[in-house]
Amino acid sequence: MKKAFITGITGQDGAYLAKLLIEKGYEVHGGVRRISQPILSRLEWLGVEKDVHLHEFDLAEINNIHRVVRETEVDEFYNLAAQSFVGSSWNLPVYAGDVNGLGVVRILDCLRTLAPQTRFYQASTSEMFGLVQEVPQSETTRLYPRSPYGVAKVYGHYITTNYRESFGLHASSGILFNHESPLRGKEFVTRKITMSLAKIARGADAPLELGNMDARRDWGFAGDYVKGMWQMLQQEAADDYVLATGVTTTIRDFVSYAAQTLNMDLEWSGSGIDETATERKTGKTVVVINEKFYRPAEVDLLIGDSSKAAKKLGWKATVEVRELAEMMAKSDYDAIT
Ligand code: NAP
Ligand code: F7E
Repeated sequence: MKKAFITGITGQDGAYLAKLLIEKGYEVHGGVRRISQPILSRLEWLGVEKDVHLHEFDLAEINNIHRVVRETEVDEFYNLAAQSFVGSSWNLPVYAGDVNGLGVVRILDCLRTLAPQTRFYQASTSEMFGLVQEVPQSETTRLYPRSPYGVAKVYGHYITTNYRESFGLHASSGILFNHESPLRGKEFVTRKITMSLAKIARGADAPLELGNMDARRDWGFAGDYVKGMWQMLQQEAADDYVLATGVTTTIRDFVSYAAQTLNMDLEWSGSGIDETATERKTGKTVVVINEKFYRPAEVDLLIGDSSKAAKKLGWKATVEVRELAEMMAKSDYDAIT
């Protein structure tokens, strides 16, 4: 039986990856931060909370990384833990650098000294492309991060390559474009949209407040992307791969797709800070803009080229953005009684 360790197992991707690896017959270990009330709700939602071995873990602390690497002796180590909300990274720039950047080298150095045969996956991100230098973005596109989150992830990405090249570790990075699900954190824009619209469809009055409606993202389904992570670690040689759908969509269009699922017909008017969406049947204002959700520096356009992953891994996104919006909106609507 193969063994794997997942940092960030309580997060969206960690929970989907844990389920996938359990289905594949792995013994799954995961790192959980000590907080006053551990939140295992995603693992519970997927019905796997009793099938995983949980260990106290924080990326900021080298000693506990040593401990889990020594004690678990895993075949595969997936580093999914991060301060993952880009918006907060301007308020927590040093913490983002420590956890998302230095946290990676803490793990890599423990693996180098204690478990050099263990295969390693690093959660790199399309946020590293930031102010994009090429359209679409691939593994060879020049990086230009636009947030403390993105800058820290660039360090994590390059130190993974460096440990592969310096010490021969089987260390791969997945450069993943945005991927969502009904388990997405509530502050990310897709889930914020589907939760708010579901509440409005159930009778709530408060409109959905958003920031930059013109930003474009390449959104896929998290379930597809964790399969790609696993596939990367099954290759004979470690490498870096982009995972993306190849389709880009504005925030505005994602709102419209989610609204259609909930039988809401939106009329858009105004622009910039004055833009609104009104529901035609009820006349209710459903979307307004609040400047507080604008970012100090924006990533305007992301669209990924995952042809390398398609060719070498046989990986392909199976859920297109309208289906994704429908899946998330239905799940949030059904959760409200
Ligand atoms: P998520 O839902 O926010 O999960 C993040 C996980 O990291 C949580 O389990 C969290 O624990 C844990 N964590 C945070 N700080 C930690 C620390 N100091 N020590 C140990 N654990 C810590 O994020 P996700 O969407 O699953 O993303 C997984 C990874 O992929 C992240 O590294 C993210 O940056 C990266 N990524 C995500 C996307 C995407 O679109 N989802 C795209 C590209 C890359 P708590 O539960 O205790 O908060
Ligand atoms: O923002 C715009 C916002 O917070 C998407 C993380 O998983 O994917 C994620 O990062 C866009 C931005 O995700 C609101 O300005 C407008 O342009 O959902 P998000 P993100 O920043 O793309 C990458 C790949 C990761 O690696 C990250 O870990 O939506 N936007 N209005 C808004 N965003 C939010 N959150 N809230 C708004 O009200």
